[in-house]
Amino acid sequence: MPLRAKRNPKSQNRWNATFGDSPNIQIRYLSPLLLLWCFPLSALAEGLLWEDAWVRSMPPGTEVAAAYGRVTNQSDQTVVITSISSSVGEAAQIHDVIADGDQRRMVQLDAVSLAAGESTEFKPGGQHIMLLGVAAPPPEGSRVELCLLTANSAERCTSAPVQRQAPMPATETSGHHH
Ligand SMILES: [Cu+2]
Repeated sequence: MPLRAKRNPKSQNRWNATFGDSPNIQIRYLSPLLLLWCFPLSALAEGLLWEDAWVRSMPPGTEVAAAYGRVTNQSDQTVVITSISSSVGEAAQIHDVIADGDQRRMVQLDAVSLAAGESTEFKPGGQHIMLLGVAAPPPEGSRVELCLLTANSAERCTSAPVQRQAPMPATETSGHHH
């Protein structure tokens, strides 16, 4: 699994010893409070897999930030993502970009439904995650916690690096059209 290669081997060992192998949370970035809040739910994460999550670094004075990444439903049932939370900002929303005449504008989505085995990509120009009310922009090179909440109240979190450009994909997806 590509994510595993990115983990720090030490924290990986500790994670395995303590919690087993399933959640793709980087434990060293979580405050104890966040951990208490995240962990019991992530055990019921319904087989959602985060990959290549990242947050675009923002110029000073900007109060919104966009977050991206690919989420795959690895379970054998439909999973409905109903909300997103983040360690920065006052709120996080799922947005899409739609054509409105000659313009393109953002609309908020109430939910994203993933059939068994289906992936969705949050990416620039398409569906994305919007972090709102960001008082202190997270610096480039830092990490932001992003958590998906599903209709069954399961939660799946990831630690997303803050950077200017999209990371190199862990798996090749160009040329695929759905
Ligand atoms: Cu947006």
